[in-house]
Amino acid sequence: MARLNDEVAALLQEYADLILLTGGDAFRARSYEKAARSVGGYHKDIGGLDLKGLQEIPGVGKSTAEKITEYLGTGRVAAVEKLRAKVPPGVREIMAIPTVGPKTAALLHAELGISSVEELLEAAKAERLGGLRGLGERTAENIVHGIEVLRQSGGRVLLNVALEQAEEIVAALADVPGCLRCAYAGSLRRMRETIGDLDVLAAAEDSAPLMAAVAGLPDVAEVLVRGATKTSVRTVQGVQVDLRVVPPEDWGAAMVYFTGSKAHNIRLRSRAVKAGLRLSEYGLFEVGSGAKAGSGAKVASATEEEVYRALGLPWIPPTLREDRGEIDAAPAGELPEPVTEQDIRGDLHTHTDLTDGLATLEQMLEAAADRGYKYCAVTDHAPDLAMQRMTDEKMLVQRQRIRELDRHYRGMRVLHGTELNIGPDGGVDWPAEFLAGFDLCVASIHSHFGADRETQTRRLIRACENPYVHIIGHPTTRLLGRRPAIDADFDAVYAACARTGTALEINASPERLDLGDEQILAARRHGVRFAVNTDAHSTVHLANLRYGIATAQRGWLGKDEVINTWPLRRLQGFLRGKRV
Ligand code: DGT
Ligand code: CA
Ligand code: CA
Ligand code: ZN
Repeated sequence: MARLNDEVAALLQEYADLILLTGGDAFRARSYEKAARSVGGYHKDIGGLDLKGLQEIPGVGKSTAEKITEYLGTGRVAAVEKLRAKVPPGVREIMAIPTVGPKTAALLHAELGISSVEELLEAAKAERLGGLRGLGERTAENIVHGIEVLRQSGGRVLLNVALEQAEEIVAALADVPGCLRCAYAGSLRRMRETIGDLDVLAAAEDSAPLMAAVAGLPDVAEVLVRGATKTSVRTVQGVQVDLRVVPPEDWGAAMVYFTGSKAHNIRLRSRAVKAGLRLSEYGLFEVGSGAKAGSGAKVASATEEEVYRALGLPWIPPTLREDRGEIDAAPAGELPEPVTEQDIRGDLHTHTDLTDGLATLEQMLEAAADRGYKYCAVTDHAPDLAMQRMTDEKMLVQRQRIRELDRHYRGMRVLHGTELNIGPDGGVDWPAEFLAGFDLCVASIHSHFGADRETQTRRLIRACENPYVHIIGHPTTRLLGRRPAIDADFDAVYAACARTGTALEINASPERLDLGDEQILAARRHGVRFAVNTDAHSTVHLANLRYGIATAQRGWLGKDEVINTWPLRRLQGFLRGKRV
């Protein structure tokens, strides 16, 4: 939906980066950066807006609006092209290294001619950075570490980026004459938090038109392999897409195989072997004996259900196909019934423009009501995050307004909350008297990420022990591909959550997905409750819920373990029922 908005947001962000890299005005760069965020989060599709409409977007002035119009009309912006010509693309990548800012990137380029991450790594290792004026002593060390963090993402892309591209590709291929079915498989169908490459399957009698179509898609930058059963391309966004075309009668077996995971497939295959069968991407077969080995009759292949059934299994949801015990649990009837988006009755972590959100309180509530929510908590940032400039008074004015607005939404209860900051010692922003006025408090770590394990563990446990803290927000604080999780004894934290009746958030932002699937699995063994929240900073972010739900499913969560699937009264009972 917001695809064009995202495209323009990326362009404006690039422009802001280029301004900084060319030594331009930092204030101007900041304003383009802000415009980028606004456009990305804007609730209307900017494709339909004229100059005047564009300027109604917060943070978009006349000259930004003109650049957007130029882009919409011609596909390029002269001012951006001009700066692109001055800065090799690799320099912008250098700027993306954690701990390296635009100033350093520009300096490295100007003084040492470094114009790629690779060259920078070489220079750092050859100790060529030391003598550079304006570079701190530990900089070289930090740069090497920053590159490692970046590399750990290993060229994988975030789930939302992959999903948006896959949905477009699947829609385009489904329209090709002769295409009987088309779907994405692989890690994307399992909704892993990051995606290595896209695996798209199509069913057709003749593969040629589909292979030609995928190679000709508008976003394709390069065709890597072109064959009768498989074509691989790379998109301009740098994502590899493998298209495989199978005969319609083998669709189910191919979907099972290419959805994976590999470990799940291996388990399935050994289950087949025990039953005297053989499973491959072409189907489930009887094993012929003697001379006819390998040429047995086909038992199942048309649908996934059929393949699983022939193996004595119910159909297993793709989010559970990770070889985490699902194949043993399924026949025993012990697979969880995974929580779904439809089960969610409300979001318990959202922001408005009172702090760093992009939408007004009214717009956020309108959008929440449109989603059919029965309740919604507004949780703007608390004062210890100094840049948000929160005050007691602003909070109380917002509460008053929320109490008024609540009456307008007959079907939806508006809860007044806040997102507290867990301080270095586990304290939070306000004293008990003030906290008592909120319907709900999320508490999150936003600083001192590098503290040692003991400190972090104590911090989180103290937050759980606060009688006014109901949910620990994005508990590990990781940013996928950018910032690792804090070091803490999370088992001790999960135990504290269970003991005190504090829920753990599954933050649905595709940049976080925090807790992640493995941590959810560990936490639920302690009997912890969870809240799947979007942490929306704009109305469009409310739809990120799907990523949080998929992550919850991958953590084997059923509806009952997630507090924001509960009816309002039960939720309120939980909020009142802290055991401290
Ligand atoms: P990714 O792309 O790294 O995010 O992860 P996947 O799971 O999409 O892996 P990918 O693209 O290499 O392969 C897609 C699916 O194909 C994988 O989930 C299972 C299946 N597959 C690939 N290689 C093998 C294999 O060697 N054995 C088996 N049993 N299945 C495989
Ligand atoms: Ca893949
Ligand atoms: Ca693949
Ligand atoms: Zn937040």
